[in-house]
Amino acid sequence: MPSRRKFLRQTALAAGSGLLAAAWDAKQAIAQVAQSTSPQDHIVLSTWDFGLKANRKAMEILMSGGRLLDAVEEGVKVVEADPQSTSVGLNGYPDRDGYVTLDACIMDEEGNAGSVTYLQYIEHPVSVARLIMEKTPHVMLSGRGALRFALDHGFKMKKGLSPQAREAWEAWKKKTGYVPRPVSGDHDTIGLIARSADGKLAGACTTSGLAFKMHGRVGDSPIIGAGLYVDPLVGAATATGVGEYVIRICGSHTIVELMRQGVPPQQACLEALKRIVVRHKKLDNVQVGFLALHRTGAYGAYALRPGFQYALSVGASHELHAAPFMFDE
Ligand code: SD4
Repeated sequence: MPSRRKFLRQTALAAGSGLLAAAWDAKQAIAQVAQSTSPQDHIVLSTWDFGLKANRKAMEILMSGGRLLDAVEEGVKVVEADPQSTSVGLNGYPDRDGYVTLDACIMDEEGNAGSVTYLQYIEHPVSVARLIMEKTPHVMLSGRGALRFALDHGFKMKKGLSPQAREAWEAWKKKTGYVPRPVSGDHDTIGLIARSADGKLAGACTTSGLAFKMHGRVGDSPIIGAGLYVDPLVGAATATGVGEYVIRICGSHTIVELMRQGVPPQQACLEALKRIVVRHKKLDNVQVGFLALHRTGAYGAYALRPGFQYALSVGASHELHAAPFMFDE
């Protein structure tokens, strides 16, 4: 019986398809990269101070020999489940109509992707995203269909809108006259990218989105290439901040492409931010922060404004850092 590899090669040749051959080559290249990287510490990089607890969980899994994909998923799940988090998971602030709608995505060591948008009542949207990646031929499910898929796969419905979130929403309605504002402040997404010591890459990103967003609004966080991107041959990037600005420049994909061309990770984050700056006449109050991780283990961060912190874990060390920024305030 022909081996799978031989079968793939024969299929590619028989079809005369450059595409099939390229897909096969890419798999080989990923395996070679993983093998050729010299062993060193695992690296986990994530957004904001709650990233520290996510990183710790991810690192615990990596250190005990677990799979990188499990590490990134379980890491961000810590923040999704945190009752104190008002910007990730079901305890997050609702949209302007009072609905908590969640966005999340995940990418694995081979660059496969899963994503869920506008998901209600499910505590761990990132796990739904993973299941979409692993169990369906699709990348992204949204809204009611995503919820049905989750329930069909054993997820349980849980109430959103915590008393704290309801209070903030009621106060916001009085203050703003019910107008959505695309400004920073009431939101922090967890984007987590990681490299295992054997040179593999994966990432996850999850959020309740901008507080008091328009009903139905989806941000950058679940958009593959905007809120998260992983190319196993190059590197990974993730974003936080006002998603509309990240989507317009395909932020995370842009950073990975820059790294592919040899731009160091921190410089790649800055170059992506410059694209945002030249595209927008007004950026008052808008915050965007990027993190990048090269497959060699080099990493970088940059934000439009002060205040963006990121958690860096290398082996057993966990630190919170302030990202460099473009504008003083
Ligand atoms: C969004 N990017 O929905 C998310 C929000 C966020 O830090 O990242 N806040 O636009």
